[in-house]
Amino acid sequence: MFSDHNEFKEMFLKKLEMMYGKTFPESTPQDQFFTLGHLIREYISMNWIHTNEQYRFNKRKQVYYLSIEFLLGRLLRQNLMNLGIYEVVDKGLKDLGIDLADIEEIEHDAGLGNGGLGRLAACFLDSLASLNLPGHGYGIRYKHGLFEQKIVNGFQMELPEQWLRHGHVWEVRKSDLTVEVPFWGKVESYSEKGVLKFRHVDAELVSAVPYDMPVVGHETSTVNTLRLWSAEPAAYKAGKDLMKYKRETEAITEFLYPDDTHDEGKILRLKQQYFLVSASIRSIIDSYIYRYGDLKDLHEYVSIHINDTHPVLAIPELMRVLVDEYEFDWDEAWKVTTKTFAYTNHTTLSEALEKWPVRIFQPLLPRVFMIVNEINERFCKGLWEDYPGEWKRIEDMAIISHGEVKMAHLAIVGSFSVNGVAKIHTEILKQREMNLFYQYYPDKFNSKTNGITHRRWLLGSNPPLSKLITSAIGTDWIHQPGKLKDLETYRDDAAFLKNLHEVKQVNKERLARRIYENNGMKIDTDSIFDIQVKRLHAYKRQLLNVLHILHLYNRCLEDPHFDFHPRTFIFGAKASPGYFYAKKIIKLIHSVADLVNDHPAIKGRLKVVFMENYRVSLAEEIIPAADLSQQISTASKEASGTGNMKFMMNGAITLGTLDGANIEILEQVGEENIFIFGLTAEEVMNYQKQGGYYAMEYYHHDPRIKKVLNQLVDDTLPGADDHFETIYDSLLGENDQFFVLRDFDSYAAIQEEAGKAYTNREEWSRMCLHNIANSGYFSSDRTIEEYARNIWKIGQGSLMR
Ligand code: B1H
Repeated sequence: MFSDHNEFKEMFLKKLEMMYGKTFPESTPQDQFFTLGHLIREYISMNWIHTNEQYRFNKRKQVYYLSIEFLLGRLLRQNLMNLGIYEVVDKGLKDLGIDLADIEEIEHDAGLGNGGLGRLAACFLDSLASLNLPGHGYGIRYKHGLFEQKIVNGFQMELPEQWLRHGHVWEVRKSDLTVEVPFWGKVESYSEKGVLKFRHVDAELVSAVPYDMPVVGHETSTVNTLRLWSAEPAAYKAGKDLMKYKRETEAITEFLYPDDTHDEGKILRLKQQYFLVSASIRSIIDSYIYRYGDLKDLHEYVSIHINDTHPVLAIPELMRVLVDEYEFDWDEAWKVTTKTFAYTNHTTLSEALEKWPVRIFQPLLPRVFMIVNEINERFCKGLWEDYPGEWKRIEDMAIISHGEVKMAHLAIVGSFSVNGVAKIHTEILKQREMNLFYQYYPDKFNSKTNGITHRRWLLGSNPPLSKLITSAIGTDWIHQPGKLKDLETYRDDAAFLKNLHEVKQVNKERLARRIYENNGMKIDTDSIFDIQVKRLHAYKRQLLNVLHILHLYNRCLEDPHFDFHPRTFIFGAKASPGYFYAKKIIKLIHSVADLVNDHPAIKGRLKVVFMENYRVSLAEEIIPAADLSQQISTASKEASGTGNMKFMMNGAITLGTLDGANIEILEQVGEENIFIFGLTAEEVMNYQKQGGYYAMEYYHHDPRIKKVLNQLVDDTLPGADDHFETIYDSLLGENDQFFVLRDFDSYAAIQEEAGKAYTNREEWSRMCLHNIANSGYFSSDRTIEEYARNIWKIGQGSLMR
């Protein structure tokens, strides 16, 4: 399309005039962003067409990744870099007096996810395309992504997110591929050639309109597809309230549910789920039939991956299509279905496990319910044969029991593969949460430790560090992140370690400028940037962090000689709007900030910053600037975590518990290069078996704890009123479910150790180096290669299987 920056410039100017009917001097940055976006999309389209043709004619096995969330963030930089035209475009725009970085800021994050689960899906898409694997996403085009967070007087307020206000430049509406999704109505039986058959009648139809986005691989011609469905009214049926029908239809894809690791249980959510899977299965089958004509070998050429249980209805939906529409008998259909689906579990928290009451499920999806029922009956019959007389076991494993459909059970029974997202998480699934299923299907279970795309989270978001790495070990690491290990040869190179420190300073200064812009606070960039950014949740224990800050404040006041390296504690976290407790913690962080930040006795050595509206694009600025990465969940609760990997890759040292992927970070870097504290998962689970530990004892015996807890409810904290009584109560009245007080002492000790370690600059930089050098394992390329080889059985460039 364009081979140098002059050609680019020419095309850019022409495109701008054609799109907006304006000359360049009249154009706004917004016009320029959209012009560039359209130009790049056109640039992509040849390869997109070519990839699709190749898939169609070469009969390569295809993978479809079904997810209710894709947390993509911005795409301009990623696309430019993956296409290898970032520099050309940058130079061309510079000639026109435009700073590409300013144009990038115009793009709204595509925030179609809550946190780790949705971001994982986005990283996977990038790795699939970059590894030339035929893997595509199916999701929902929410009109409003995750809410925008505003902090008013220390309280979180939520505003509707508006990413589509000016249109989304990367998408293509494909209204000719619209499909219809049926809800409500009833099931009718009839007989065809002597066979009893069923059909869903009197249903209310909703149109699912696909919007396709190209997923560009890094320096390859592969362009896969992310298809997001939008709900629109289908044909109008006489006798209905038209406005009501329109409203109800459009409501399906209006909002992303703002719950992370929490199941909402609302009927609209079930509608979203079926809407996604029904449209996606239809689309997958249509394209399959086009290629092969008949469905009996579907599983040989297609794997469908379900990202947690949210898309699990794809299993009965495929059964429905095979049995009702393609004349499969049940057993044949079941064989094909269970060889097609693979399932990833992302959490063992019981509040996140989806269960749908039959009374909601059955009327909304009458035919799908019949099929789930049939799956359940056959499954239970099999159990009865294998475990005769073991009523309790069968009841515990049933897909439908006590009037509820257990979505995880359906997922396990209907898939050929079940995986956890980190080693410890998979072990907990196997030995505890899903032990009965593990006993029954030991071969289905496997572990796939999560990963992150190093292209976005290092190459894209941390140019100074990327340049330094490349200057030391060349560019191989970009295609083979395992090569980052070569950095180890610099472990004793004082000049390199100094450069590493300087790169970190550059990133800290950039973040300090952003904090000044957003919060009006001046930050000491020689202080330790100690960062905890993630969703707000009791199990993630932002509370432990903030109580410890309060304790440091107390120490400063008690002991004027208390000496420590200055610290900036940075938080970013959204609380689910209905999560009362989490919102109190946000308020508490702000109150502690107000107490500490300008206190004369602190002398500026402690600062607490809460960065509003944490999201992908903000993470890209925060993470490169971190010295310490706080990953302090109660052991056994965080399935994996992926923020932990991003920090490590950017040279922050993890301060964390033996939970999720922290354990594997420890394995990679060795115990000298990480700060580990707290109870182990084993210890936590043993306490839980005995009904917990005795929190009150810790309050009475540890004066530091007593003091900070009392400060929650006396008049120490500015603006406290009685806001923090709930928190006080959760620790003492409700016996501290998340072991905050139990881990306090060991947390305070490791924090002190980390603070001291920082003062040895060269040794600290060496720790950073080890972290970066060993982070290649956490590239999602490694994760996706494992999925491809062990689950989907697809190979690079391999034809067919
Ligand atoms: C994770 C969720 C999740 N686990 C329900 N489960 C949701 C569950 O809207 N809902 O109903 C939304 C999200 N998210 C996270 O997945 C884990 O907590 C992380 O530890 C893990 O790293 C991440 C990716 O595997």
